[in-house]
Amino acid sequence: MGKKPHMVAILLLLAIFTVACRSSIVSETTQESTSEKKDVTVGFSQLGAESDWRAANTESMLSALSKENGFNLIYKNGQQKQANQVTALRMFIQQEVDYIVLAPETETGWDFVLQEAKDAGIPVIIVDRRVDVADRSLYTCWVGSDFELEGQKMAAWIHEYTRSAGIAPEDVHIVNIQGTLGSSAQLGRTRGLSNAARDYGWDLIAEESGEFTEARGREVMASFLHDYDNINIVYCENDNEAIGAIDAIEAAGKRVGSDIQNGEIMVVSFDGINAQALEYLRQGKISCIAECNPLHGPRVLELIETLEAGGTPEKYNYVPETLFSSVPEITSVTVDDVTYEVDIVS
Ligand code: GYE
Repeated sequence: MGKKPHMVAILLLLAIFTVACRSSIVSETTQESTSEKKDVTVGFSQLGAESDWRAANTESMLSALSKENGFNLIYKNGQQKQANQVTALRMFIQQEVDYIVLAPETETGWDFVLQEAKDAGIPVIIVDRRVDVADRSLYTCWVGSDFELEGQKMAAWIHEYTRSAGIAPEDVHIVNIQGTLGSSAQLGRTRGLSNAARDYGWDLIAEESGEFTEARGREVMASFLHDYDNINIVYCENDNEAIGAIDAIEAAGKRVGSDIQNGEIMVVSFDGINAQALEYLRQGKISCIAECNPLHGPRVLELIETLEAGGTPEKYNYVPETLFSSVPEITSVTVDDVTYEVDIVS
């Protein structure tokens, strides 16, 4: 009789032990599977919010690197100041993020902080504009546009248009409202125009930065109109500047359009994401837009997936882009023996 309760107690203990073991196995596997699915932490330093292009770019990054896609994203807006971006990068390094994504304001001045990221073993993906660093191993890869090619395509379009309209090169009087000085987008687009002006013999009257904003575009155009009375083409390095420039031209009592032989001032620009600019394109107030694609989020997501899987992505990843125009005569342009179709918008 005395032995029975003893046996029961042993069986009970055994049962408890088995359950305990099983639950510890269960909790271990749970831990394992959560660590497999652990969110990837990304610090994203965006340079600012100067344009519609930038807003679309930020939106694309935030929606691709989302919680649902397995990311823990720390987003910092640099408010158009490189110093803020450097501070953000240092904070990401301190927080030991898995990846840093940097959309840099200007090209130079990144060597030190990128070295710090490299020393901390954090891969850096550059988006949109480039960084100009002595050691290219300071960043893993880059995704963005060929800004000089954009400028060359636009210049080729202007060349085709003026030639077919019978306008002599010396009668092409251009002003350039540049983007943020020292940014890749400005450098490339300005180079595309100035080389073409030199090669074709156009009169490139003046260049000044409009900071990629509508307000500065308006101011710069107003001062150009005040200083020069023979402008017939305005090359705006983004759509927001073009919208401001059109305002200034109309406020000065002049007409915008492609009929420059009859006194219209032709406006051309870059981006093709701003609804107002696309409307102006349809109306013929902007004659041609070189597309610049801001939707980098899904591409960055792919690059991170490649890195997570232990792969090595391409160092430079270009996005494909086209030209949009409401002028039906010019259907393609050629740059360095490559022909690009023009998307005629009506
Ligand atoms: O064209 C402009 C923006 O770097 C490509 O920056 C980008 C440029 C874009 O503010 O609208």
